[in-house]
Amino acid sequence: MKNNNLTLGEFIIENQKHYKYTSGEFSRLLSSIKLAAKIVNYKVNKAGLVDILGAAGDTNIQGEDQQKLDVYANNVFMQTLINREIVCGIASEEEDNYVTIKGKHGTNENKYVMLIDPLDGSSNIDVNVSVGTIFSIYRRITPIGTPVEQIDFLQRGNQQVAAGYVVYGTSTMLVYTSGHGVNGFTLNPAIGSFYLSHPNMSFPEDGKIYSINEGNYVHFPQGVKDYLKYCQEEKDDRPYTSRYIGSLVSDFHRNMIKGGIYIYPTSSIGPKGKLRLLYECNPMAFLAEQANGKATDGYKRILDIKPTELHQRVPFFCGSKNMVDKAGEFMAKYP
Ligand code: AHM
Ligand code: MG
Repeated sequence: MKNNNLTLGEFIIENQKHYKYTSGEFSRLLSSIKLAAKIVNYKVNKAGLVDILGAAGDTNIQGEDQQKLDVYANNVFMQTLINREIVCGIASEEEDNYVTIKGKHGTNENKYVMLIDPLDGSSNIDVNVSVGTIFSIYRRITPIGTPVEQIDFLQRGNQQVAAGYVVYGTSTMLVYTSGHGVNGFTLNPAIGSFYLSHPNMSFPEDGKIYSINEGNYVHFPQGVKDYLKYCQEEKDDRPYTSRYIGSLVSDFHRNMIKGGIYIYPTSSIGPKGKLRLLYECNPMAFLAEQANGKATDGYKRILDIKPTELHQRVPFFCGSKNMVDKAGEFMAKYP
C-alpha cells in the first residue's frame, strides 16, 4: 500500500508483521491509545471555551498543582485502557502508585504494562501553547496469570516495546515507535482519523537549536554553562538559535524536524533534574534513538539506567547526535 492516505489504523495492521507476538493485543493497545488521544484532543481544543482552566486544587506526587485538564486526560487514558482490559497495569505521572488491571476473567492474562504522562507541559494550557501526552509500553516480566508488580514498571528503557507522544498543537499529531523507526500521523479533525504524514522521522545529525530554561543558568552545573557559552560563541556555524517552549513534547518535536538539542540538567535548585525517567525521559529517549538521535543524562545513555522508583527524576540531554555528543564532552570535564 502506498503511504498516501494511509491511516494510523491501517498502518498498525500493516506493521503487525514486525511484532514477535501476533496475538493482536499490541495492535489493540495502540488503537486504544489512539482513541483516548482523540478524546483528549477534543477537550484540549475546547480549553479556551469552557470553564476548565486553572488548578483543580489537587497536588500531584511531585508537589505540583494539577490543572483540570491534567486530571481529565489522566482519567481518559486510564479509563480507556482499564475498560478495554488491554494492559495488565498502568503507571501514570499523575498517580502515586501503579494500577493493577486483572483483565477479562480476573485472570491477569494481559502481557503489557503502560506508563503515561497524560498531559505534559500542562502549565502551558492556560496560555494556549502546545501540550502533549507521552506513553511507554513494556512486556511484563512477572508471569502471566499473576497480578503485576512494581518490577514490571521498573524496567530499563531499553526494554520498551513501544513509545510515543501526542502533540496537541497547531495540528494534532501522534508520533510513535515500536522499534522499527519513528512515524508521525496527523489528525484530520473533520474526519477524526490520523493519517501518516511524517514517515520515517529522523533527527538531522547536526542541528542549530538549543532548548533549555536559561533562566536557571546560575544554578546549572559548570559543564552545562560551558556548553551554553559554546552554543552562543561566534564561530563556524555558531551562535546557535535558542528555542524553548517549556513543553517537552513540542520542543522535542521541533528539534527532531529541524535539528537541535533539548536539555533539562541538574541544578542547585533541582539536584536530580526535573523530568521523570519512566514517564518522560525513557519514552523520548527511545523515540530519539529510533529517529537517529541520542539521549543521555549528560554522561550515560538514558535507556540503560536501572530505575529504582516510579517517580524517579533524571537530568536529560536529548536530540541530534552530534549536539548531544558535544554537550557530553563539556560535561565530561566535570565528572
Ligand atoms: P510537567 O510534567 O509538570 O508538565 O513538567 C514537565 C515539563 C516539560 O514538558 C518541560 O520541558 C519542562 O517541564 C519545563 O520546565 P521549566 O518550566 O522548569 O523549564
Ligand atoms: Mg510531565
